[in-house]
Amino acid sequence: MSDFKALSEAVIKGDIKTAIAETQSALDAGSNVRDILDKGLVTAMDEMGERFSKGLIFVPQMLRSAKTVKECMKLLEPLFQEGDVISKGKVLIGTVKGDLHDIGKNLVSMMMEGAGFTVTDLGVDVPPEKFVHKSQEIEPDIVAMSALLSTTMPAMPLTIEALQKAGIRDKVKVMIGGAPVTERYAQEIKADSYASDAGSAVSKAKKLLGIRG
Ligand code: B12
Repeated sequence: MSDFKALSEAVIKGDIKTAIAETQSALDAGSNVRDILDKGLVTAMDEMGERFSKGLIFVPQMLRSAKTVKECMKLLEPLFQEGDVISKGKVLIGTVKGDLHDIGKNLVSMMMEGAGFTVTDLGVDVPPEKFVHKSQEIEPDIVAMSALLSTTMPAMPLTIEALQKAGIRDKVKVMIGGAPVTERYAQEIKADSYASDAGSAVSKAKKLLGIRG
């Protein structure tokens, strides 16, 4: 079976057509959706991150690769939603204020939906007030925040503070994640949970709500 190298290469090059064709052929060959994601798409974005850090590529290339991943994810998305019909709980998710990265957040949303949660996605650059207002409206079980920049991480405690001020901090579980976020940071800002990837985000969400399996 494929090692997803051609898919990763296509994502790195930002070759949307080839990446979609590779995703489809991996699906047709019976590859596991998680493997396509982890070994094909996420690996490629990690490589882009390294190249970006070394100054080998610039923002336009990253954007192109990010768009490529998004297009491939459209093929994978329906397959994540064939799971349970009954909702396991409500999740309100967003990328925090000042931060425009959404691939990881979208993956977490997809996996959560696939696992049977009802997910409301606020998108990117979400200010604390928006998390609060939407929480008041839909009464989620979990408020999940994503941050990819060390400069936007402080928006997480600010959002927790805003939930507290609005008197709803005790009614929701707060879950955080994103590349620079750590377990320790989660403890520091008194979030209820942290997960390093979309798969463990699901198991931690279930644990938070006392759901088995
Ligand atoms: C793609 C990308 C972009 C794209 C984003 C497109 C998009 N629609 O998302 C664009 C080009 C817009 C971009 C812009 C910038 N970026 Co950028 N970007 C990246 C890159 C290469 C990949 C991120 C990604 O998608 N990874 C793949 C996903 C699947 O991984 P993930 O996001 O980590 O998510 C997983 C986990 O973290 C976790 N998770 C994520 N969210 C959540 C939430 C919850 C609740 C839970 C439980 C788990 C969880 O689960 C996810 C799935 O497993 C990273 C490098 C990297 N390797 O991280 C740099 C990176 C994040 N960017 C960086 C920088 C500096 C920038 C810019 C400031 C560059 C600039 N000078 O303009 C701007 C900032 C724009 C802004 N205001 O947000 C730095 C950040 C450094 C730092 N620590 O602060 C990085 C690390 C690159 C680098 N090595 O320097 N970027």
